[in-house]
Amino acid sequence: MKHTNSQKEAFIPYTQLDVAPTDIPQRALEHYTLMDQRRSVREFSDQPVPKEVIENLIMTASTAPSGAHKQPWTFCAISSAEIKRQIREMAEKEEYESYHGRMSDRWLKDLEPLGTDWQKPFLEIAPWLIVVFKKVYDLDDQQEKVNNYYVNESVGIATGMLIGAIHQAGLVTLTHTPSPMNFLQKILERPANERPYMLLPVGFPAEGVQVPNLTRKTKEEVMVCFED
Ligand code: IYR
Repeated sequence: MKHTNSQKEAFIPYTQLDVAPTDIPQRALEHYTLMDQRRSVREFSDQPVPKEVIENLIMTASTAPSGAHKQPWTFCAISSAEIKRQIREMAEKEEYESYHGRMSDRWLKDLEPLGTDWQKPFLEIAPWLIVVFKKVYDLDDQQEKVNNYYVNESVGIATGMLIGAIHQAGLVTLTHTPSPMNFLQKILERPANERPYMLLPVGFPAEGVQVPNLTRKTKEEVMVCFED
């Protein structure tokens, strides 16, 4: 694609990965195999994870594409025992209500195979919690509101990349969505334009942890192909 002179300075050459085309099938298969080993883990060890690791995981998430490159996200990384305690207390309060009346019988039945309940000890045991916030709008230098675009899509992609990076590093996580979760905005003192999107405990799995015996949909179930 050609760009006019006025735009030209804003463009730089793309540096393609140095991958031989003959290596691509193998690389695609290897990455699938790696990602297929990812599981949501709900019991954590308290073994520490260095802050630098968390920083690199978050910076990986922040490489995600976003609407108009607005990068409408903030990642709060929490290892403070007191803040984790407050988050657990509030999350369990909301989850208790959800599991005792707010969620439908059908929903509770769908969750049975996962073995979840209102208790969330991982919120205190995992060495780090990452709370992903979406920025529903931004503020300019004059504190005027400026638009962000495709915020849910952008933050969803970033969160997916975060989950992939956590797994690739050799750590585990799960996507926790206490509902409602505005208490996170309060505890973490985030500004009004930031809304909690998802909470991910990050760390090592508890020794001998088990996960539900799930299978994934087959290629035939998830892929529809149109080709000549
Ligand atoms: N937010 C609750 C309930 C929950 C809902 C779904 I959909 C899940 O896949 C898992 C749990 C919780 O975190 O327990």
